[in-house]
Amino acid sequence: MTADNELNGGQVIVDYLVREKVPYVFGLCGHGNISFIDALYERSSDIKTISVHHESVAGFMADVYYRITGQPTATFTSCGPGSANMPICLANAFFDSVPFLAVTGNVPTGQFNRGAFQETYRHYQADFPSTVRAYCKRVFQPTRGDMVPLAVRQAWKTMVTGRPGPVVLDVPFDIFKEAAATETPRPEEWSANISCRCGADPEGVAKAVDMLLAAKRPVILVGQGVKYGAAASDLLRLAERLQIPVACSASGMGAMPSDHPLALGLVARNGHYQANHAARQADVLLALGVRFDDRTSSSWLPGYSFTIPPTQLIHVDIDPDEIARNYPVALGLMADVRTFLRQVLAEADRRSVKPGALARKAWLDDIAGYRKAWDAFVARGFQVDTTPIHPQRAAHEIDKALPEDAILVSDIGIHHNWLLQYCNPRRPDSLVGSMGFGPMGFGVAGVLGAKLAAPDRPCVSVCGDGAFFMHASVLGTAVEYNIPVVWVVWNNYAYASIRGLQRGYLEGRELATDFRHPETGKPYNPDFAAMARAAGIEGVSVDRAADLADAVRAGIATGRPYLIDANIGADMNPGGAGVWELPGLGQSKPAFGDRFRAC
Ligand SMILES: Cc1ncc(C[n+]2csc(CCOP(=O)(O)OP(=O)(O)O)c2C)c(N)n1
Ligand SMILES: [Mg+2]
Repeated sequence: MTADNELNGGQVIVDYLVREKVPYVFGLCGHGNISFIDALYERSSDIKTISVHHESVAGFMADVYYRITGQPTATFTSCGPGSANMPICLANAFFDSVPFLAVTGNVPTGQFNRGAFQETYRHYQADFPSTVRAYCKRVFQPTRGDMVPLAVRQAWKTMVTGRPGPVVLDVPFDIFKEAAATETPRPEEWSANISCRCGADPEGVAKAVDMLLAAKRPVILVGQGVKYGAAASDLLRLAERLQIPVACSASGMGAMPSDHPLALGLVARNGHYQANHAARQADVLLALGVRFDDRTSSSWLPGYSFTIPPTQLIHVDIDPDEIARNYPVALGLMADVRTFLRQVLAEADRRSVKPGALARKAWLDDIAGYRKAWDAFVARGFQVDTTPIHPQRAAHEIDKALPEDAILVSDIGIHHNWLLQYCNPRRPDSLVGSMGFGPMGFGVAGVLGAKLAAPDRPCVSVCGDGAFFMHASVLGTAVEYNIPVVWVVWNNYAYASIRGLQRGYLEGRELATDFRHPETGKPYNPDFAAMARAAGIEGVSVDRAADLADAVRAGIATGRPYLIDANIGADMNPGGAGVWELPGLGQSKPAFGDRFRAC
């Protein structure tokens, strides 16, 4: 127990969160964290507690809240199984470089090593940290009350500096109640005034500008470092100034408005032809905050997404571990991308570079030709009027219905690939998805965090039927906290992305990838619209493409949680200009265009 003027461990953590201006904590109770919840109770007017029905939902909400606001929040979970539901959302945040503080309860210090209820004890005492070590930036485990102030401030600083990521603060039961400090650490001393906006080495900047000015076929490739580094407007200035077309990885979509003449779209196995074909022919590729994963890079097979070398790669990233991970670099620069972009713009000023002086016309004309060819190739899919709805048409209708300020949070699956191809995000946060860990449920739950982050903007989740069924508890959370989001359940009666792989790589040997009724053999799913209604949410079913956009508009207009069960075809994959290899099973073929071979 604490002396009168002393704060206990739980109070210090909550007070610190309040000082860091955290508006929400998301979590689920258990005996291991009731004292933390008690500390939240005392501060309910300063910080709002959202209680969810599955711990991963809390993590996905915290994750997307950050992606929209740039403000990290926190989660709370109990000891044992409660926190054992966290690795999936911690990993998701970690591999997409998104910070949140996970406060996990543990057994009392006096019971360490005794195998008390819910202790992880077979290899080491109170060993929850081992279970998440690979999935977060750092774990802190204070074992005395007076260790809490140091742990909480260090945890926060670790989380937000350098390459951001989630951090776990694992707190034994008694430490929440033990005397900790008379005062909480002050963010202005420990985290708020630290800048990691480091610039690149000035010689490297000059060399980058030399290379870009000399290039005949330059391309800029942007990833999520540009989005979450708030570098979008500097990117636009540089692209326009040097007349360089901009392609993006899936995580970078929206960093450049899709309707900008210099925007090429997506480079990926399922990327747009003009983006892949320009990127793989580039003589100089400036990669900003992007990590060249297999889906972006067509499994690193040369000539589909990239041809490095001979393309000369300039790779800029805050994390030097990502530079030269997968491709050799002509120039690798460790820097914050926004600072780097400003350095390049200043260098262009210094050299008085005029856009008109750059001989880019031939290159930009070539690219216009690629774009035209791609547009003609995909044109038919916008018209198809079948039931079930053609997926290309579905993505297009959803995109059409969204106002410019809408936030679309996608789940993981074939629907995400269709959305990446046929949505036209105009802001850096218009289309949110998970590209690192890719856990089903990210979009089903994350949309709730988006709406809390941006209450005045329409927030829509497009999610697979598989993922929605897995995380249907979100319906209750939306009702309990009146969070007016729209779910479009992309109902194709299957784990369709995986069934597509069985069809593409395994000669159609299908097992365990679709949902069927045992008696009729017909496709089976629960009636998701009726499920929503049972939870107290309006739910509608849509079979025709022509009705989908109206349904999305109507859902947004209700200003209440809303679910659309959309019957969408599963028998096709979005064709792209790249490929994907599943080692041992083979490679897919590009749906459009050929492999580029550098002379
Ligand atoms: C939690 C989790 N389990 C399994 C997977 C593997 N997986 C990736 S996509 C997918 C199918 C998803 O099905 P659905 O939600 O219906 O989306 P669809 O592909 O049909 O659009 C699966 C099982 C995963 N990414 N996450
Ligand atoms: Mg599905």
